[in-house]
Amino acid sequence: MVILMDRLDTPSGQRAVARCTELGRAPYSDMEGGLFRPYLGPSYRATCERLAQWMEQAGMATRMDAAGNLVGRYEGLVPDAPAVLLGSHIDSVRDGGFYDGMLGVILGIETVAHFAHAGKRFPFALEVIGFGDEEGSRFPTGMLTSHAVAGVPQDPDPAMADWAGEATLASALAEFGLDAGHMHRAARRRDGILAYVEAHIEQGPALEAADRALGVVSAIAAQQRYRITLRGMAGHAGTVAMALRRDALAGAADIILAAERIGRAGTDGLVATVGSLDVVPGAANVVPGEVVLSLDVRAGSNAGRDQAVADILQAARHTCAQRGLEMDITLQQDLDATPCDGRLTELMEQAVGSVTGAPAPVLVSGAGHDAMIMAHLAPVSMLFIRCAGGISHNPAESVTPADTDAAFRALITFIGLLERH
Ligand code: HGY
Ligand code: MN
Ligand code: MN
Ligand code: MN
Repeated sequence: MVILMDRLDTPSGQRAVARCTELGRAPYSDMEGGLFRPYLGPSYRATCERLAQWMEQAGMATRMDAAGNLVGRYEGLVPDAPAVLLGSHIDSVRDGGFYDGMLGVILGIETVAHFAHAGKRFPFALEVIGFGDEEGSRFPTGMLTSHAVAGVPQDPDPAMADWAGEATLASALAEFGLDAGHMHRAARRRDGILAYVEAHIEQGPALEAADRALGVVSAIAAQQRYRITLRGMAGHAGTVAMALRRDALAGAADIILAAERIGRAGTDGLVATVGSLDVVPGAANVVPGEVVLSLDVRAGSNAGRDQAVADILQAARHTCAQRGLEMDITLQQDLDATPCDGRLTELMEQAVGSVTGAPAPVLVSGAGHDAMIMAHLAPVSMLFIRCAGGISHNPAESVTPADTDAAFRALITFIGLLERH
């Protein structure tokens, strides 16, 4: 236990796991029982305050940018030097795990703390960023705030209402003293960032199957997210004959099974998911008149994604024609397949190899990450950490302190390699 205590007093992977666990169990979680940390939600401020404390203990100056991201900066050998950015996202999915996103933010803080403890500075600054919104759990789009930092043309509509319809983006930002109109001003000078480095749990089974603690990401899969609204005719469950029904939920069922069939038949890492379904009016004795369903399609290539989307939407239109349903389709997220930077990936492979003593597995990420957006701004590199059973977006998500410490040492090694190359 003494060793553990010692490890918790100095920067380490063990301490990173302990800090993720502390935040995950914090009483301010927005959902009784499970963890839920939506962008600018009730627990967001307390989470940022705790992260900012750890950043300042690590020798960083901290600020919240115009998009609500938390940023810590550890100056280089000269003031205002361009920065190597380490980070990931603060927010979580509903009833998520403790480590998705947050582990990458805290490992960034631990990495800077290590160099600050050693009094080491570089020709570049080190910055740690906690993105406020990656999951899209509160407003109907994801990676909202890395778009703002990267200055990617996607000026969010301040009138955009959150999923629960309780707040607009403008009002949520105003609660933090931020101005939606300036959100795009969170964008950084293009010369401000040398590289963006994201450590993240793998959220898949590959590293565990290969019995490896760490992996290096070569590319991030293409994805699109849609909101599909089906309108039929609500009616009395006891009196409307089957042949006369325009049942929106039965139509949604056809679409869900079509997405699964097309996904199963695909190659190129194709996956298709209907994760949310809202039925109106949602009463047992009413034929559903309207359904809103999500559609999430991903593949290793843009072409693979686009073909699957076209096939699924064609099946949906056929169902609507057969069942007399109307359909509205809204594209909510559109992310192209993103390669990580070749030189940085090589350095990350070297770092992992020197820490683990074995060549690093290199893999494509099926999960989306803020690195996809930051790649518009700077070269990106991603480090994956094994998670038990590949489980994620689930309270059972877990990592080991040993694997996380290997990741911590790989990040330190990587920054050292960056200085020399
Ligand atoms: O959906 C994703 O890939 C990520 O977890 N936001
Ligand atoms: Mn996630
Ligand atoms: Mn994530
Ligand atoms: Mn975009």
